[in-house]
Amino acid sequence: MSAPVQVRERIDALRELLHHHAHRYYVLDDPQLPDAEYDKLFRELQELEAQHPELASPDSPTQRVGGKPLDGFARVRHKVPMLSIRTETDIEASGAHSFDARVRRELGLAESDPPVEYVGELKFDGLAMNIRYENGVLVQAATRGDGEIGEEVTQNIRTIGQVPLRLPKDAPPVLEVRGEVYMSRGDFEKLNESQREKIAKGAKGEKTFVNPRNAAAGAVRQLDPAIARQRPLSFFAYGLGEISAPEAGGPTFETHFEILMTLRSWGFPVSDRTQIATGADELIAFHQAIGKDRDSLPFDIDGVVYKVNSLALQRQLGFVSREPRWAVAHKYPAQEQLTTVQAIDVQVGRTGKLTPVAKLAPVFVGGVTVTNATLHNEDEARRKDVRVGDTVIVRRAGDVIPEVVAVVPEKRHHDALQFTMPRICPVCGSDAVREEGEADYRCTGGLFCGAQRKQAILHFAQRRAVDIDGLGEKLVDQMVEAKVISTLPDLYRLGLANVVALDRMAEKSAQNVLAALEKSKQTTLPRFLYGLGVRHVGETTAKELARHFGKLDSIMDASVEQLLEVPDVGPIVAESVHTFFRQPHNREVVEQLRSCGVTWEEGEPEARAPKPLAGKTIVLTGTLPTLSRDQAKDMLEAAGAKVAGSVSKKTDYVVAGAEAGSKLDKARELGVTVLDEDGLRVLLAG
Ligand code: I6G
Repeated sequence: MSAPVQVRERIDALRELLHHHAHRYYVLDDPQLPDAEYDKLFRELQELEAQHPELASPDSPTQRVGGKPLDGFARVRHKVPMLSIRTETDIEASGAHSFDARVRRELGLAESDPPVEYVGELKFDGLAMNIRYENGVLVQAATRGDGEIGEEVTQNIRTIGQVPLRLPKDAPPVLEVRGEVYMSRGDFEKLNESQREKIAKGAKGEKTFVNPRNAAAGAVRQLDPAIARQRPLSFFAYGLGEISAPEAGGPTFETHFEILMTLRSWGFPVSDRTQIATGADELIAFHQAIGKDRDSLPFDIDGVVYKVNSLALQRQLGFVSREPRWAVAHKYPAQEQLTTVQAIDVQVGRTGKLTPVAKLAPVFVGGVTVTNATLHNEDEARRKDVRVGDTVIVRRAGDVIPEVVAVVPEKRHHDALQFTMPRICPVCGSDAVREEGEADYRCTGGLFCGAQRKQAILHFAQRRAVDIDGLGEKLVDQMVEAKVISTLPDLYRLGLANVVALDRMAEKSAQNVLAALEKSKQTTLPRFLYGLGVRHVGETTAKELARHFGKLDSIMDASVEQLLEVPDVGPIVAESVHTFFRQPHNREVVEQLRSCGVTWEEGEPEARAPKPLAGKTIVLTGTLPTLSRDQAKDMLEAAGAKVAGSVSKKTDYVVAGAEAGSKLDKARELGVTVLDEDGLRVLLAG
């Protein structure tokens, strides 16, 4: 029984609507319909087609989802051979000049003749495809193959949202569109991320892809369209194969540009970077402009293509050994190259992070000679399984640091050893540890390690630590570079002569630095502890530790269990403090600092120490005559008080100095006791 007219009409209307919105979404990147609405219409069409199989049609939007897995690909003889394009080996601007000179010579043009008009296009790093339409319906898609015979991959090409399944009424009865199937960088990253997740969950036979081209090639040649559908592909059109002759209803074109614009009007994506360029100079400008933007494009390109625009001139130029004489690909420096791994070094950063780095046989890639490529961390190095002696693919795109994309397994020596991260810092010999939940190994010899020297000194000198006024990054850089200091205690061994000898250092400034160093010797235990830069020990933890143990030696000798008794200290912090003070080098530095005169008052362990201000909330405002805000805060907290930022009914005292503002007004308004610095000292004395 044939379907009622209303059903036919509804199916037609739905197909029309879905085609229109898919074009807006995939090709124009300008959707007009919310996804949920599109899905609703799509499901309605699927249901109607399921109820009326006699109305099935290969150009229905529902047919993008593909069919059954294939046993293999059928061979397709191209009606018009798929040529390859000649590549200009010169990656410099002169490549465009030599192409233009060749074209002019072959056309017999004199120097005085006007410049030739070209079209500049992008050369996508993807796979050439021929897509055939008969009577406006997609009937076949085939790879280039050897140019004569390709493989039929229609099911997989149907899954590409940007490829129209049907064409508008003005399209010719027979049309073959040629272009490049590719995977965008964003889709490639997402695909690899999901592949990694599958591998992590133990999925068998899954792998990550080396680059977008490789992923696109895998998807196009995927026998199971359901899998192909999960590998999002894109398409750009750049030319024609067979097309109906004008007498059989085909169009007449005079230029290549006209062809591209017509393809666009029929619903095919044509790159909006395509442009007309007149003469060699404009080709060079095009090559340079695209080259500049290459890394920010959402897809990989390996060059640009120049084509003579006039089809009459193209015919005149003809072909030589299956390459059109009217077109050339002008490449950019390759972003991937093969090379070998000569060693795997482990570098230590200024914060103590260990990074494995592959030392490579020098290779020219992405426009520079590369000899190092980061392997990021232990997991990455394992995942890629890079070994000394391996042949690897190295990638360098733009200013991004070069990386090893993959190993070529066939070229591995049978005795190549798996890489393991060292458990000892290669710079200073301290333990290197990887904390739970972290990707990186870190050196625990922060105070001693040569790689962390500058960072350690700067951290120690900062205002919130021992506060060495005027000892900033530039000065520390200079002192370390000039080898005036190498470890922290060296700071306190500096004499005027050492400091004055530094670049642009007047005697007065040198004296100021020495005075600041002298002043910093008198500090507090929490500041000193914080200044040591123990990982995970911030100011608050340092205060807690100092309060709990009272003495530095007790902290240095504490077991993990004892450390865990400190409020707010969890296993990660306890382990970190314990490991830090287990490093003989770190202890040595602490001893040297003490013997250089760095001191602080030590107290009793918390249980016995009196806390005269426990439970009191105090607000500081204005400038006190002798104590800085930080000093006053430290003293109050050590006495058990909570130092708050604003005044409320719960505030017990407000300590006010010069130029106290609204907080003092508020205290008066609420009747809160106001103290000056002397009053504060009385309070602290209990
Ligand atoms: O391989 C190709 C990539 C890009 C091409 C090509 C192209 O135009 C943008 N154009 C032609 C004519 C051919 N191959 C043969």
